[in-house]
Amino acid sequence: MAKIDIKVYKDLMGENEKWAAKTRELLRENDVYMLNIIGSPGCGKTALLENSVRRLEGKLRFAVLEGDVETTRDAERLSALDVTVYQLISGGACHLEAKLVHHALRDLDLDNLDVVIVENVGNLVCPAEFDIGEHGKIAVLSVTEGEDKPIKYPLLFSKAIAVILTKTDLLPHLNFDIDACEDYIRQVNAGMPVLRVAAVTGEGMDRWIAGLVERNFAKRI
Ligand SMILES: Nc1nc2c(ncn2[C@@H]2O[C@H](COP(=O)(O)OP(=O)(O)O)[C@@H](O)[C@H]2O)c(=O)[nH]1
Ligand SMILES: [Mg+2]
Repeated sequence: MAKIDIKVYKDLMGENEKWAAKTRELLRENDVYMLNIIGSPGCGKTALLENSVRRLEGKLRFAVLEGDVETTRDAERLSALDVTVYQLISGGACHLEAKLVHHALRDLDLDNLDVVIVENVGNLVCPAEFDIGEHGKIAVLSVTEGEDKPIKYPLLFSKAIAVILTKTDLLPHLNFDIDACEDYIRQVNAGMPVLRVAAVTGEGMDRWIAGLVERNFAKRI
């Protein structure tokens, strides 16, 4: 059969990547470190941030961008603790897009910030697929979700720079094998730092706070 030449037009850099690249540039210009926190609804993302606010006082100037499908409830929880927080409403989407995050960042006083933490829309799958220009994704998995989730939903666990296992205060009441969970995480990503945290008691918070301040979660404390 004769070879037919077909003209192909392809968007080499999709719209989302363009905005993510702009955000990376903006963060670089202002020397601001941005993290993208991703995990299922209810895994304890906002509780982790609530517990972090007081501990970071005087150590780090930071702001939070709260992503949700609807409502300003999480932003209200954090603003009650006196931290700069904006609510990003995805309007039905299961993830935040880079453009929305970029516009919110532009409204922040980046000159006077060290770190921006984005709490993505609660979902273990979609947000991992979307680059928002962050320096790193933090995967959050609670001990009530089952230890096999890292191998069932491997994308997030392969892309993240650290995993936080939350609600460890509940372990005595559960059939959750936390060592097996860490093994599953390392099957997906061998060198992954795993932090065990209970936001309600504060246990394990020090390593998370040190990681934020040093912009490095790999170090074992
Ligand atoms: N026992 C326990 N409950 C927690 C912990 N962190 C969060 N929770 C509870 O889990 C529920 C969901 O927490 P939230 O922070 O709203 O989760 P998000 O949807 O991931 O932001 C709330 O009822 C919290 O009180 C924890 O460390 N231990
Ligand atoms: Mg939340």
